[in-house]
Amino acid sequence: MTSLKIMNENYQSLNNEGEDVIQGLTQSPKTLPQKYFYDDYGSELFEQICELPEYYLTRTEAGILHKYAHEIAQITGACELVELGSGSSTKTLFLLDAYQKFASSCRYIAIDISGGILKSSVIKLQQKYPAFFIEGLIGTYQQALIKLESTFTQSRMIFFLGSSLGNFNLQECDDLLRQITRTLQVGDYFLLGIDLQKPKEILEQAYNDSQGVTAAFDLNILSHLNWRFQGNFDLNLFTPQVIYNQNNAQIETYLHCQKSHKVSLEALDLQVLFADGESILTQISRKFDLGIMQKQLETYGFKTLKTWTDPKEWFGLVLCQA
Ligand code: AVI
Repeated sequence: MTSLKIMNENYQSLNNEGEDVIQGLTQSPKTLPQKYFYDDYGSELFEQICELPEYYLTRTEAGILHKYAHEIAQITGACELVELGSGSSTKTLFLLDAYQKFASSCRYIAIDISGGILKSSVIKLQQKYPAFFIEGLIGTYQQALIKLESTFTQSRMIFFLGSSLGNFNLQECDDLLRQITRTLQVGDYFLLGIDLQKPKEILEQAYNDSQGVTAAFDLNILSHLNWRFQGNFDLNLFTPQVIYNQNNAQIETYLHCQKSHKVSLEALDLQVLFADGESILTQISRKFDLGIMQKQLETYGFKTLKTWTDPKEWFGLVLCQA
């Protein structure tokens, strides 16, 4: 049985959506919340990024899952599977295949902010796994996890793949990990995929591909703001730039303004002045150390059961228990 629930139908009024845009664009230096990358077009562009030769993350993590999904399923046994940021759920197939062997009927809950991609992947998955109960929750992680906090099951594994945790700053990361612990009971599982630290050149190439797909993705955040908040950002006046900040072990994505001008976002009653050369920080992508991450997870009450990496040790998976 398939089910799709929209958590954020009225989120503009319910959650003061747009407050974060006002806050980001009126501070110095200017920032934007990374979630605005993911309208339907942005999510499609991200799917294309995942296929790029330079963007090793998806391929490498998929390789690890391909090799070890059965071991993961063996350790946890049958459980409810909850995926944060499921996107097209491509890598999830390795896990669902593995869990199918353990449980004739399994429940998989996919959570994503982008309704278009979630709807199509839920339909495809239901066809591929007719005995599974597949549910899609369209909304932010916070909205979906609040819903799950009140629906405990016998055993649950939340998984957060693709190193999406790296897009959260320290405060957001802390908030999310706390919320995840509230959604799990003692003995439940958390599977986390993280991109590991590596030479600057490899990292910068991964976020600055030769075909310009990442640049289109970076600029799309402005198109999204234009349609969502009736804005008039001129995309031709901004140039994407990516740097690896070695001190903070994070990729930083900026949009540099080429000419001083004023932008308005009517729905937010906001007018913003941009100076020539001024930039907006649109995204960080933190790169992790597997050992430090395990210690960090311990502070949230998680015990690491096992970790896996690829032969080059570029990407890591941590399976831990609440
Ligand atoms: C979704 N997230 C893990 C991606 C990353 O690698 O930080 C987002 C991305 N932005 C540009 N390329 C990929």
